[in-house]
Amino acid sequence: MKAHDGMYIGGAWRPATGADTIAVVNPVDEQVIAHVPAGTAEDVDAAVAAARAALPGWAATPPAERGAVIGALRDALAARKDEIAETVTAELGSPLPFSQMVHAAVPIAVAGGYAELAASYAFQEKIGNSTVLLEPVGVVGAITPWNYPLHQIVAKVAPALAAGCTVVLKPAEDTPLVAQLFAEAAHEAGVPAGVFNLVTGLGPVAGQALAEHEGVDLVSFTGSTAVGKQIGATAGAAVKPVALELGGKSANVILPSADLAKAVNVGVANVMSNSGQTCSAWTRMLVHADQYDEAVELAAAAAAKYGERIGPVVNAKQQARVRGYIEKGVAEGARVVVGGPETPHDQGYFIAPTVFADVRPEMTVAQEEIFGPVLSILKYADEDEALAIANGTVYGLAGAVWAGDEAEAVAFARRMDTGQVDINGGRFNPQAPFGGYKQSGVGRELGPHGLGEYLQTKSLQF
Ligand code: TXE
Repeated sequence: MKAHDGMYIGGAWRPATGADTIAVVNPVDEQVIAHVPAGTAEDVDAAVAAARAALPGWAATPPAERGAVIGALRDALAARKDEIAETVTAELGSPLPFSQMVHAAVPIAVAGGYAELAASYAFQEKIGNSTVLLEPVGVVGAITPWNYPLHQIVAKVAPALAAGCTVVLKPAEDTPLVAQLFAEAAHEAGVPAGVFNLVTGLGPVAGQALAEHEGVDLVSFTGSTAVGKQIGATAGAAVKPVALELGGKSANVILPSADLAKAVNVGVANVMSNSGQTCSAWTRMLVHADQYDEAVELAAAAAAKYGERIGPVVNAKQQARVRGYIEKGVAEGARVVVGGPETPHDQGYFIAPTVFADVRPEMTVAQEEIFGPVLSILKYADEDEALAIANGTVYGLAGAVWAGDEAEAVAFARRMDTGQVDINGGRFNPQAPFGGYKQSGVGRELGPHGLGEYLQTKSLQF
């Protein structure tokens, strides 16, 4: 596949300072499809310098004009939607229809939303005798993962640009090609030189250099909780704001009054989608004891249908990690109803869709993020126990509640310690705030709340 051999810095592709490269591998057939440069601390320095130089001009650009540039970026992405889908399929391994419907379409919609929001957002408000100014926080260091590779880039870059910030992006090493496409689109759209910069590279090298850089005013990170804690500690020591979108272990709570078959089928689809590599996935299904056996049967039938339809996980390390969790589930006494640790194909990083029954809340598979197509079904005796199980992990990113009537589901959702709850299935809303309670993160992405993360507040008293 086509790849740039440099970094996009200050409005142009510049040669990388180091000679090292990163091989991009197709997870379906394990073939190397491209190489990109492995950025160094020097590349990060150059990108941060370009972003700092561009900051005063971009911050002073009227919000409606910034919105128009983001609109042009949306159009440039839309013009490349097929190339985006094919690229994500090649480097992440997701089936092409899913890449088209989700990996390409969602970020285009999110960029379109921020084009409008930049123009309409209230960057100034009156409180009594004060005028409150909401000003850009400055240079943003964005560090993104591979699971929704373009969405996670757009969910940071679009609101940062709308706010008047400039950005240096360090995308995941597994999926750098779609990040390069994004840089091409930004260039084509007329994003001014230095307002958006791209440095590809390894997490502990380029990522860490960006997270620790003095010239960066805010780090926005999506990835593992372990790295997130490290980035949070670095930011804390430097007294800088940070936005962290980390792991999850979300509960899908099916109350006895719910439409059981629908709740189970949608719940299974939610976990299997993107091969289970979704931080908000409902990986724990909570079912009343009286309906448990029926739910397990329904889930097994639904999951078995996914066998040939889901793609692999992203790389060999993730495949080994997910298999390790499945083996641990078996060792701790959970019952495999479908799937298991054996890999379904000789080639590619595939994992069989797996459903565990007889899972107890304290088991590893019910506590830790697996990030693969693995569902755990747990039993509860009453609502209080369901709530204790739902809230009984270190995470709090998302979840779902199903009930015969909406009010009953909402009453339960209010008691959940989590940042987002889908009521009777819900519908994705790209404007709704997304982010975690507890160790799932700090801050919110998407919509006006996402834009607010990139602003700081100044009040003028009259
Ligand atoms: O994440 P990393 P990995 C979870 C999921 C997965 C696990 C490991 O459970 O199984 O994390 O995935 C950059 N300083 N999620 O190893 O390492 C890295 O280059 C600065 C959930 O891929 O956190 C990449 O760009 N940056 C999650 C990004 O961090 C560093 C999405 C994420 O990689 C760095 C991904 C460092 N020291 C994984 N080390 C979600 N919330 O959706 C790495 N990076």
